[in-house]
Amino acid sequence: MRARALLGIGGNIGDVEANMRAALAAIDGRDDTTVAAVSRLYRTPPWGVTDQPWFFNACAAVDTSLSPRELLELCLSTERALKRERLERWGPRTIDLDVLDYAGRAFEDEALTLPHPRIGARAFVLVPLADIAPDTMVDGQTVAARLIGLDRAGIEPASEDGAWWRAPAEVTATVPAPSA
Ligand code: A4P
Ligand code: MG
Repeated sequence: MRARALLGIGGNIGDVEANMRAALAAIDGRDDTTVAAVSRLYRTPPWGVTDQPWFFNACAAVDTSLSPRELLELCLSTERALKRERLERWGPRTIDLDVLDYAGRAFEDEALTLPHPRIGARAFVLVPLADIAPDTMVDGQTVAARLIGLDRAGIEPASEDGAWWRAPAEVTATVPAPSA
């Protein structure tokens, strides 16, 4: 049995788009988890601490046989793997991967809270989420309803569609064979 979960992904240091691609490819490459849909990529102004670079943000729907805790562990280990690699080779990079929702379940322990408790006021999460899962309930309202009246100033799509994370593979796959 697989469950549908929603992930939030973003960052603001280094080649964030490349890190986000690598994170989604790593998750999709696993036997236990498949990336089912990805939002457009967005440029978003920093929320909370505003004295920092702009972010890239996106959301993904995944189908997984992992438990909620195992999915969180996968997110955290993916973050660690990308951070460690960038730290060693090309200086500081960062990526954040949050479990926004897992099959609509409510859950709370010391490491994981579901649904993610801080998405209701965050347009940088709700705008991409509306691309792939507008009917998801957040604080008693759908994502689409929640977005009405929420300040989304500055949030702009940085890709045409949700294929951005697959771009390198598609480029490779569509290279024509040399004509004889
Ligand atoms: N944790 C508990 N529940 C969850 C969950 N559902 N998903 C625990 C993921 N993690 C969860 O997370 C720290 C711990 O939360 C994890 O180890 C896990 O056990 P964290 O993401 O490092 O940071 P935080 O303390 O949870 O802070 P917060 O408020 O979640 O920070 P965020 O969400 O990382 O926000 N502006 C824009 N435009 N775009 C952004 O992406 N992000 C942030 C950081 C601030 N401003 C931003 C953006
Ligand atoms: Mg996080």
